Amino acid sequence: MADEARQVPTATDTRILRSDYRPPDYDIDAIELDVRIDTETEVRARLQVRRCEGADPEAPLWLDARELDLRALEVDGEAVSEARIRHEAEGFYVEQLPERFELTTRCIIKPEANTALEGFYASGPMYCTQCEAHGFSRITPYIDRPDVLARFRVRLSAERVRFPLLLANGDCVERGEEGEGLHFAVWEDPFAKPCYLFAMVAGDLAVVRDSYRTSEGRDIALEFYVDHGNEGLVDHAMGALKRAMRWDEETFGLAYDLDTYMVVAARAFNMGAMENKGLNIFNSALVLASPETATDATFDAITAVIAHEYFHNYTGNRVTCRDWFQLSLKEGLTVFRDQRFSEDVLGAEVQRIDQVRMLRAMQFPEDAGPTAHPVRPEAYKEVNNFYTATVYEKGAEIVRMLHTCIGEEAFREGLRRYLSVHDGTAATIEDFVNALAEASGVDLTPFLAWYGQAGTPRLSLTREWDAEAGCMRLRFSQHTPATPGQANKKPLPIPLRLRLLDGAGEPVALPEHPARIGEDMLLMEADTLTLDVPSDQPLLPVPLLGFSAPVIVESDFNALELQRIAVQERDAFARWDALQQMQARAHAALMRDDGTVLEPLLNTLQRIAANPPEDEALTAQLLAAPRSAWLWEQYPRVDPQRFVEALEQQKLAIARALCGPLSVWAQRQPVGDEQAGERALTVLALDYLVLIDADSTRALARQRTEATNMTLSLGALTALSQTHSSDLAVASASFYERWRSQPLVLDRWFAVSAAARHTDVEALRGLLAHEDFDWQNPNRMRAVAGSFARENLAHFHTEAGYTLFAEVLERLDGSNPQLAARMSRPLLGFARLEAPWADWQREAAATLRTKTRSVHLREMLDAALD
Ligand code: B3K
Ligand code: ZN
Repeated sequence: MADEARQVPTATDTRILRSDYRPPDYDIDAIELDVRIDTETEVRARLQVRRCEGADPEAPLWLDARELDLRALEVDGEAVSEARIRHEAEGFYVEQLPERFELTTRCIIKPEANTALEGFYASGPMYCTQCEAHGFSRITPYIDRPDVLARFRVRLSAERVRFPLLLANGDCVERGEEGEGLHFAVWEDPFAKPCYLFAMVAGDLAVVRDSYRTSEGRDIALEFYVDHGNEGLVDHAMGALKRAMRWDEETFGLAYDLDTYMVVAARAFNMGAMENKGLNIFNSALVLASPETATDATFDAITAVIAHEYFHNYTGNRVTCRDWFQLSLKEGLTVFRDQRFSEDVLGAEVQRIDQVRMLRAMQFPEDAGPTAHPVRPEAYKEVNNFYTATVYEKGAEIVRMLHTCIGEEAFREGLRRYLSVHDGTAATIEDFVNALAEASGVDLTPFLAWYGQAGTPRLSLTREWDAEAGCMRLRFSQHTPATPGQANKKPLPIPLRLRLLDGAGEPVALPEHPARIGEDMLLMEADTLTLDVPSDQPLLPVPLLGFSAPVIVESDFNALELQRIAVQERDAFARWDALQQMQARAHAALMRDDGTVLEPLLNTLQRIAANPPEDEALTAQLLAAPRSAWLWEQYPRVDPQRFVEALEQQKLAIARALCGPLSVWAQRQPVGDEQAGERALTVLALDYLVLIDADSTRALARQRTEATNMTLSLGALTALSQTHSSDLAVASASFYERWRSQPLVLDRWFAVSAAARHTDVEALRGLLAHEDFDWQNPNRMRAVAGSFARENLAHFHTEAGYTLFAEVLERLDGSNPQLAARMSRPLLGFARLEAPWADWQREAAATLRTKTRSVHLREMLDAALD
């Protein structure tokens, strides 16, 4: 093969279908990598390849190779002639191959020129990898698919001064000097793995060490690698890791399987974190925290993500996915596991409400919009566009429903069975569901429909009280609206946790019924379900306790009934949900200019504030205003300006109604580690009170922005940012000065600034041109452009707002298409906007479409524009 760089054709918009899955023709038993790390990194690979049983002996070998400068290709030590190679856009075929052979390649890659942050790239002075989903083929030619599992041996060498640290998966089996200032390290991973779990890191980082003893008595070394100076910020993450390790042993009997568990914090990272075997790479925002620099919400996010990546070691790594359509097999299941963990360590009630709040704000809109797709999609062009709230969070809800139906014990047995039967292989969603079915003896096949059908089911409930017969009749019926490409929907199995309250608010037992699968649980399997309850008085049903299924309940409860649920019910989710319904009705009334309907809501909130639950975090959740993303979903079409005005009026009315208790909460300064609940309520109080145009509360908020505790300080700054108060400018400038050298805190400042009420399009341009803005850093990008589009509704929803956002995406698309596509969602909602916003936004999206270079962004825009 010629030594000069090879011109590869550009990527095409090929649609990949789930139904096209075929097992690979060749398998790789082992790979040895020799990586000479430098600005121009040389990658030599030696693959032991074997034709699979049953494959056509004439079958060529397909190797994925993306943007690689391939310098040599040999089979069994002989250069392969050009005649035997067929190049395509994202790889090449090699023809006329023996049954077993050794394939060697050599190529050159340039980490510092890699702005896509996939493959091997520079994050500040350090080099690191991101291989899921297809980054490995940007490092070396390979069969880059998750059902090819190989043993990896990796030799890394680099200049010792520049890269004193050389890490890869598994165990370090050798290290030493190479002369000329170079050193090397050899890493071996004893577990065969798909290449998306490969990782390597080269850099000059500090290490924080700890250890963990498994219940079998094995000592595991825990190592966190962070930038020098950040050693003091890993305590929380380290603690969370140890708790997660213990929890997985106690809950599922799963103990860690290598001697070392490493976590590297990277400043430039496209997502939250990555579960590479034994060597997690994390967005530094999800590792580094102290009460002075991070909010309580960040602490909880770190707990969840540290646990999530750790739990992947079994659900994802030991048993991986056959193909990327099965992504939810590892993601939905692992989110469910991290949710259960967070419920155990942080409190189940508050966690469950947060989970639902997030699902409704992110996943429901997705399921009702142009990019709606099943949890197991049927087709994709760019798989990175399918790491969505649907695959993750709705996927987790499906696993939760399975768990609900079979119970904790059978679920545990089923999961263990799934992991042992499929250990070391690539599995499918059916494999998982079958294992649960076998362990429980319950036929779970109907649940597979949840994986295949997009859209959020609507569950409507009607009631009839027959006094004469002494019978309360409840009728549930389900219906899922059409989604793109799926016009007709089937009924789905819906576990329905239900309570019936009598006039005194006391629960009444559910009657015997064929659909009853537990004391308070029904399983609805058809379009409708009717339940007759003998009773001498009308009963108030409280459906979907604990949010037992990811559906939208449509009911005809009157305001008084919602109030009863909000005040009397014991299920925290149901209380919160009743308040959400009241909030939505109040907002709808304000949209119609009808302020009178606010009374029941305000009255209910006052009753809760006067007699709050013990858990202050729960109180804060009950009293909080609804998330705008969810509220938005309540309307077929939205006038965004009116929407914002109505929400502002609503919040102001709540602030006035709750002024008394809010003022007490706002005065407090809870700074103890254990006082997160109090802080939540204090921040909520500030958030409401600053809306009342009183100098005293704004001065108090400004004072709190100086708090040493970040939850209080940032909470106060965020509150002020929603006002036109002159206190904001002063507080913001001083916050900036205090934190300008701390990138993660500065991200928060950028986010608050971009979402601030007064930040118009010109001001946003100012932030994009700020000396600390960085187009290459995803965290900074999300903080500015992402917050503007998602939070600053008043200014994003203008002609200039849409145009500017599209310009940002266009530029970002040229350097980091994955991020551009992920951030594009706010521009795809025009079908739900009223004129003229709909036309403005469609126009901005259509113009962007003509300039888009990547498949990633094109696939997103096409979904909305077609
Ligand atoms: N598996 C990774 C996500 C990879 C995203 C690739 N675009 C993190 C996680 O879900 O744990
Ligand atoms: Zn995951």
